[in-house]
Amino acid sequence: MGRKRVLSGVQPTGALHLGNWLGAIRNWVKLQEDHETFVCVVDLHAITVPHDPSLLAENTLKTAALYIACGMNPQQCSIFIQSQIAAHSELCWLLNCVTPLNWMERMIQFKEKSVKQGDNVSIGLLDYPVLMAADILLYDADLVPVGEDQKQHLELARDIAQQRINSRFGSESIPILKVPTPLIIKEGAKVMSLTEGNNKMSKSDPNENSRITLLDPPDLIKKKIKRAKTDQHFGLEFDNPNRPEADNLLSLYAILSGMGRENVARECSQMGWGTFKPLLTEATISALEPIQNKYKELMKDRTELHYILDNGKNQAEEVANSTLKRLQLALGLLRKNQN
Ligand code: AQP
Repeated sequence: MGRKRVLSGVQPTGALHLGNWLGAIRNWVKLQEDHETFVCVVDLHAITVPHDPSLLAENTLKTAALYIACGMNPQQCSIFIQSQIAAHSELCWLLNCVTPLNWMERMIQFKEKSVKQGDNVSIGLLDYPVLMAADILLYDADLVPVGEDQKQHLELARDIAQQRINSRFGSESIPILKVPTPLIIKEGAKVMSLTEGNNKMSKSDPNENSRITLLDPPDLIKKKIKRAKTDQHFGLEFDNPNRPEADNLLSLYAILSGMGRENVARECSQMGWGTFKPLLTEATISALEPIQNKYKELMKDRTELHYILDNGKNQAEEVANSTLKRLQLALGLLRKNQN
């Protein structure tokens, strides 16, 4: 039996942060060892909210460079840009035509993001989860490694594949689309904001102090952690629902220092914030240093980056076009050379 297939991606909506890395990219790096791995920069998703066209292409290239800087190896996986493969938009349209509108209106991310945009909210934002379903289903992905926040979208992709395509247009023995399984690794699955421990860390939070980006220089990391919200209690602990900031910062420390939760719980149980914050700062700077060095090196040679992305595109396009054709035929669209 062949290797299981993995598909995932991040939007080039701004500088990637610790949440994108620890919740998603870090897991891809391990998976590429023994899975057939496709990772894309989902630029079509990035335009579902107002964006600056003068920054999009540059942010797209930077995001791809960060994938590699974080450990994605172009020899072991396919890295590509979503908008360069037309099948993503085409499959999205086909899936739109079978997905009930009321499924979309239930999506939490749509509800949250649309509130911020009032009358300007686009159909694209409502349709975001169907495009995401198309991204995944095009590659017959077995596993989709994402953070906790994307779980609802993954369930939608499964429902579309199973209930709206396979059971209507396929047969039990020959499913048309593979039903994917979400892979949410608990450690790092939801990194919270530094300024409000109940909100997730996000690229679109207007407060830059709420997140540490993968390219923040040491001084800025120090400043952000110094300002991070804390509480009045002495002694730091995980899993206390009344202390979301303590849980978040300790979880970050456990991952970034490599010490793990048990050791950190022991080390920090009698610690005050004044002692803890410099330790977290040090661990964060050290963990990001190799990524930042590699990123700088990669961005010096854009020709090589474009070459990697072209290769990734060719590999991905072959798989994507074959799935698209399968669905076109199942839905009864006339294709060339068809009797
Ligand atoms: N805070 C987070 N903790 C853990 N995982 C996270 N991810 C995002 N934020 C966290 C994971 O990163 C992957 C890519 O996310 P995305 O950029 O495509 O979209 P998003 O989830 O909407 O991320 P942001 O940072 O909040 O972006 P904006 O602000 O532009 O919407 C996903 O696997 C996600 O789970």
